[in-house]
Amino acid sequence: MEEHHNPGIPVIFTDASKVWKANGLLTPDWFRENYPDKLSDVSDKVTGKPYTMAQVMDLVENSSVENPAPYPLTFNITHEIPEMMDLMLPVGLNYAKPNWLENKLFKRGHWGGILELFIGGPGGKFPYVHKDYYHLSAWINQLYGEKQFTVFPRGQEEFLYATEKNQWRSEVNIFEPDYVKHPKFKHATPISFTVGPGETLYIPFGVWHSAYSLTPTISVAFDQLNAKNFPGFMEDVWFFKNQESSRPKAMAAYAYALASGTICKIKDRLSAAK
Ligand SMILES: O=C(O)CCC(=O)C(=O)O
Ligand SMILES: [Fe+2]
Repeated sequence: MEEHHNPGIPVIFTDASKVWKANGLLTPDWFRENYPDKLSDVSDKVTGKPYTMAQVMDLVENSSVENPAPYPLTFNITHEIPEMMDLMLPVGLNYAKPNWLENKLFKRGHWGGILELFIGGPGGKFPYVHKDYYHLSAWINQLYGEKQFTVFPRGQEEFLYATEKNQWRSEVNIFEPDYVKHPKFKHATPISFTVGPGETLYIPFGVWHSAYSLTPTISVAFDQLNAKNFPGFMEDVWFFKNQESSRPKAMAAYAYALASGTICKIKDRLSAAK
């Protein structure tokens, strides 16, 4: 916590996911055999239809730097492939603790507890540098292939030109920066590294990051919320709920989240005292 979480320095756990049955099991062929017809959250731009799992695997295995498959191609495991959940227990790998998003209070509030499958191919770039919504910390389990991540140390907001509309997204194309448009980006000090099969990347909340698929890749990501990021989480609940609904609805959502967090905090204290 002192070396990584508090200062906002990501860390790679080299073997955290070995506790998951999914570790070493998931490959493009495994998905083709087991779940060929599951539908992705991403749709084919031409037909407007969601890609199937079998199509996604073909796309990423035929992807190249010159002609990359769309990235990311995602599936909501929790809702769309719940049969797979058994392969990923304990969800928190015995490291991501406590995680209030695993509490049913937050599941009901639709904020979390979701396992998301990310599939990519060579040349696939996450479309922008960003900070994760709701001040959540991210756990990215690389289960197949290699992905390059780029992160920015805290305190470099000024160099990253957050978009007007969305303060969590950067305008800068880090792969081909335009220094005329974004001159301060010269002062940014991106850190790039590769995460390989079996490795887990932890990104503390509020850290700017992006990803680039080097080979066909399969990863499973989940988020974490606890007392450490709860104040920022509440700020975002207020901000987003006011944006998407009426003031009374935003107040109700805020009160619900605050009460749920308070209950989780008390539970943490009680279990620490045991
Ligand atoms: O492509 C990845 O693995 C990174 C995904 C990510 O940062 C996100 O979904 O917030
Ligand atoms: Fe992210």
